Amino acid sequence: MTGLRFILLILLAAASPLKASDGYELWLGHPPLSESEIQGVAEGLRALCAPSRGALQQTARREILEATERMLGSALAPVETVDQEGVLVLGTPESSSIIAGLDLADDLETLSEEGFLIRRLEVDGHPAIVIASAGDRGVLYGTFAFLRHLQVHRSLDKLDRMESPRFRLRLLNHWDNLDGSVERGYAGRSLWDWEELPEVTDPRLADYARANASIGLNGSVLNNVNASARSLEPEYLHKAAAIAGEFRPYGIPVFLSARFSAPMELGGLSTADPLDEKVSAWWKRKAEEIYRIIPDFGGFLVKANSEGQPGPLTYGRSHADGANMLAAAVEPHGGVVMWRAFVYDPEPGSDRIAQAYDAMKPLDGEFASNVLLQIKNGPLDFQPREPFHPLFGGMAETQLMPELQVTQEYLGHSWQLAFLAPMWREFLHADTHAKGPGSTVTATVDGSLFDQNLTGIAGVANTGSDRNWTGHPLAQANWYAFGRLAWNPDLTSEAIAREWIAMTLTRDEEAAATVERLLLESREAVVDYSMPLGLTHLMWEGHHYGPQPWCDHLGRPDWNPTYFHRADEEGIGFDRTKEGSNALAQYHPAVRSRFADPATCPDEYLLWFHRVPWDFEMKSGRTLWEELARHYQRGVDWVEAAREKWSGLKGKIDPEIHAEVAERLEIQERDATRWRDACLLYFGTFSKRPLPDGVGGPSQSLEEFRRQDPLDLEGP
Ligand code: GCW
Repeated sequence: MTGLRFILLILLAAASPLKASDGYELWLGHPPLSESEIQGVAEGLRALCAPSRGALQQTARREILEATERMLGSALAPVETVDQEGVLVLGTPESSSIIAGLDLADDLETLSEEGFLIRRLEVDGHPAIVIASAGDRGVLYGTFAFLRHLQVHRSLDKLDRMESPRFRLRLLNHWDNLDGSVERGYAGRSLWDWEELPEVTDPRLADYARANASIGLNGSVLNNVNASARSLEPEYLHKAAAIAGEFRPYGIPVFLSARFSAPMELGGLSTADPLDEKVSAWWKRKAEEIYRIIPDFGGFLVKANSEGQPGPLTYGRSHADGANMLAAAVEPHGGVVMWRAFVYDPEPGSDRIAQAYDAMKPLDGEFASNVLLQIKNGPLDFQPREPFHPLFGGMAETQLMPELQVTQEYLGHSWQLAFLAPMWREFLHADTHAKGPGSTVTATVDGSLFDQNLTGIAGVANTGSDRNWTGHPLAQANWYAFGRLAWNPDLTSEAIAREWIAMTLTRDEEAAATVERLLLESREAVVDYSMPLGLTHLMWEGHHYGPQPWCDHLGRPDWNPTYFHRADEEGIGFDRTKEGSNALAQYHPAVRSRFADPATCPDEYLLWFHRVPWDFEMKSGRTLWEELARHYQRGVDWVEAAREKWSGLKGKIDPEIHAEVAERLEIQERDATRWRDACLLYFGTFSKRPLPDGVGGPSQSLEEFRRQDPLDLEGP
């Protein structure tokens, strides 16, 4: 490196936290290391010996060259042989004769095709670093893991590792419509420009796929589960193929949501009955057509007989009949069907949260081997806190696939900060007791506890056309966290936050520690100021932003907040014990008995499972009313403190990002206060008890809160 270049680099490195960034680069900015860091790395990392064979390995090679150039000031020198110290050797035994010649066969055999090992080894007598896999994808994931290590640790220490992803399918689900809108999207329009496609492909498509690959994701469902049949028309298949072409170098196959009635809408059939031969033949032909146009198409995602969507029940057939018919159509091509379990009775009757279990549990063992039943983490609908869905651990003969929501439909959209890794970990590590203690949700779906050949996990994406991809700059961390947990659900929230911060936001240790605490605490704060102690579904109708606990006029009773909180002068909460709806019976006896007794039920689920009087004595010794009020206050206090901490980071974080987050935190404080005041005023009309000391008095009347749609207030 020339002296001048070196000085320039140091200047750049020093200035990097202050340069204005629009957030587009996500965690892949690869800012330059400091002089001493570069010196620490330089000897061990000089040259790259990587085959330029196959699209994925070519991508890996390019990623290494570009990222090392940015981080170290000069790209590694491409070499063909290892005749010096510090060569990074990349490849599979097929693509690299050097890797084939190393004694790695046993290790590679223990890894999946997507797994990799990174090891410091002597190669031809020289100390080298090896990234090896049995498959092309593994080389790519190993490459990104190596670059992550370099960015986070800024050294080559503790580099040795062997990893395979825990789930086979790690997908983003896009609820994107053909008109460019995104259902529950808060970051602009859809990333897919259906009008311009297939002729014009936005460079963002490749950048999106690259970001996904860098965190180990391996597929995208392009269109909304509330699907239009048109997505399956040839015209749209060619557009999807153009997207697939941009994603391919990053190993991201596309999937489509399929509308169950498509044979009628597109094929002119008079029925969509899955047992009708004409219908199954139509789907077979459709699958053949799709695979002709998109040879590596992943398969279908289906929302059937749910919220007005068509499905097999219309014809007196079961969910399994519907799923298996579609599965047979894609099976010859290696495709899968993800059948959603988000169903509830068209006519409300029994407890809303118990209906999916009642509908699906009897079908255990009936689904084809290329079907996954895709189940939301909780039994209701992506609320800020829910207990795990009792189908997990409850369907031992069925391949289950968790569905998480990365977009913050019920957690403040992109206006509010809520880092979701702690919420997802709470779910993934919840103990179902399905096969005794320690039967975590993860263990019930990753193939370790039950015989499950095909595994998967899905996240409803929070990406959109906003320049920074996710609206709220810190919501990028949720995209990142989903990918990392899909790869390894055992990663801690702390580790994930730390990685993301170091790669994206700041290297200042103090600042990083402050941001880490803010991220880690943020979701609990949202629970505190919106739906504490197991309260749920209190949000404003339609858009689901802000409080509307009084709402009781929606089309069906179980869409109303009043259905869920059941507050009156006696008390509050939903009794799901034997005396109530008995939904608790859906859990394993060990889980059930813990939740069934208010004395052992954790506070955070109390009002989810129990109806208790306002003076109910909580574990803290306080009454329920006091405890509830304190939670609301605690949530508001947290946001107030968060704003102060964030403002102390000025100068340590990119100014544009700093200002943008500061602005959103201001809105978050306003709206957290609104949640507290509106809910406490409303619940106070029943409890008729004063607010405890230290809980702020509302600035508006309940009437005013009822009149003003919280989403009409000024946004960022
Ligand atoms: O959470 C609800 C959302 C709907 C969504 C539905 C689902 C795609 O409010 O917008 O529809 O869940 O998951 O199917």
